[in-house]
Amino acid sequence: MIKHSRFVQWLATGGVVALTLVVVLLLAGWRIGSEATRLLEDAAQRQRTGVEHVLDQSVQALRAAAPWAGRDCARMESDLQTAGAQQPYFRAIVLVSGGTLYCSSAIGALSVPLTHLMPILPDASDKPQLRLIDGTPMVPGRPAVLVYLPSPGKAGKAGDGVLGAIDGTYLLDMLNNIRDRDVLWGAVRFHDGVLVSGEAAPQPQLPAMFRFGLVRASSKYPFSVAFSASPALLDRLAWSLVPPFLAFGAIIAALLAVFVYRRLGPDYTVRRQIARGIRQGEFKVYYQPIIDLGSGLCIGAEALLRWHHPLHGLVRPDAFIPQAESSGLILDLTHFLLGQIRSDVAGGDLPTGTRIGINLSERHLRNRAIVGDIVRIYGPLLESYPMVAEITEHQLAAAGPAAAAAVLAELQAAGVEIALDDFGAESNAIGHLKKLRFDYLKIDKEFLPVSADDMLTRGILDAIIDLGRRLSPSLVAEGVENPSQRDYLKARGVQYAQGYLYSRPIAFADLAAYIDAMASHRMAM
Ligand code: G
Ligand code: G
Ligand code: MN
Repeated sequence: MIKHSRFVQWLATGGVVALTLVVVLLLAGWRIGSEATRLLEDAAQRQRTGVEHVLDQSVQALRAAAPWAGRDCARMESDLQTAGAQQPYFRAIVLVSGGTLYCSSAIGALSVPLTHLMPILPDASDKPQLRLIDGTPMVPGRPAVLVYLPSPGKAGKAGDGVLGAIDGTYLLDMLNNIRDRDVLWGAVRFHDGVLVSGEAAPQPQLPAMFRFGLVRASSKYPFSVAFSASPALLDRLAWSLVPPFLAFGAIIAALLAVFVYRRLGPDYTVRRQIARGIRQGEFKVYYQPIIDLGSGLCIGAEALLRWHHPLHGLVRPDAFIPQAESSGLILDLTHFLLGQIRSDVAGGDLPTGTRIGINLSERHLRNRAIVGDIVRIYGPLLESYPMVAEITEHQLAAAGPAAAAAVLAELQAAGVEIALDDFGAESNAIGHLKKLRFDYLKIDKEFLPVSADDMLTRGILDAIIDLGRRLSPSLVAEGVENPSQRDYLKARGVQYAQGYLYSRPIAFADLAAYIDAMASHRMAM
């Protein structure tokens, strides 16, 4: 029997289900991630443009004041105050000359080195430079963003420019407005410090893989914004996305499981192997001689399939014919069988009149194609080497007596003889059998007496022979293994015999030699 492992079948099925569910959960995780990213991206976008807007307005005001740097503070003070007051975000605007803050819109003249507040990058262009500080001299407790704009043409000298201090409250308010249920915390990050929204600090209770955030840099100014998803957002997305993904995954997993389970099932395994075996030429035809008990001559042979399986060695038909029948592959096998017989017989030199028996299956009796197949493949040889189609009672009953009768009639009309195989072995329906015309009837080997005093079997054999003779003119005894069986059958008038006493099924090359040997043996007698 072709080996099949239940363990592998279940393992593969379970593996496919597990893999599908893992893939589905990964997909759900990816969807949750991209949804959360979309929401955070939106928050980051709003925050970034908000901060850029504040900086734009501030830089614009600083640009207007930049030419005043270096001028006398007393003269410029009122202009500076007006500029500082008109501009919404600044705490103060301070003029810088020679690296020193010397004139403030808020407090007038002062003298503080610029480097006390921010390091000025010497190679800075006339681009604004930003710095976050914890407090200004006037409002020490509140963070502010310093914006330094070098005067045009004086960049790099760390000399003249304008400095503005934007109150951090504006930026924090903006962060807190954007922060909603979905955002755990939002932050604006400058080169040297971070403004973080609300009560926030990165949540320690969430494992890292469930913490989710993003950072987006501004392309206009040197700052970036960062947002982190709240556990509530991830929860909400998980609850809305995981169930549909799982349901979908369960359906896919179930379909795949059924598919894999069946694919690896015994039927499918054997079927696939038979199909492969046909393609790879693993099937061989053997011929078991049939002897005329009267003359002792070989009058024909029954073609029997053998499977030379690459792993399992020689496989007997009982192990694959049932699956071949249930799957329909028997049609291909018989096709192969007919082709092989044709080339064997056409290429050999059997005595004219040698009969070749083939075994048909139930499917052939329901499907008339077999008649056409035999005629097409073997037709030209039919006259010299008659073909006998063997059919069991069981197959007749299973195919339906009416359909079977029609196929048998067509076969006989085409010149194919019919033998009733394994007679007596299975449930008889003599009523049906008597309506059919059999050219031969093969008595099943189980009715051959084992020994001379096996009276019971002998009685049954006698009855089978009597009954058989009423159904068919020619009887063939199967499974003849010893001379006493042969003598008994001969005495009972059984015409033909087949069995190990004469020969096992043999390759075609040996069949002609066997027939010759039998003939010369008889002549010598
Ligand atoms: O010779 P052996 O024991 O292998 O045969 C076992 C069974 O397989 C027999 O009942 C025989 O009829 C069946 N068998 C062998 N070859 C074929 C075949 O080509 N077609 C069909 N349908 N049955 C076959
Ligand atoms: O189609 P059928 O079932 O009639 O095929 C004949 C079967 O009987 C094959 O399996 C063949 O190998 C087997 N067989 C042929 N001769 C003998 C024999 O003498 N003894 C036994 N036990 N089996 C035989
Ligand atoms: Mn047979």
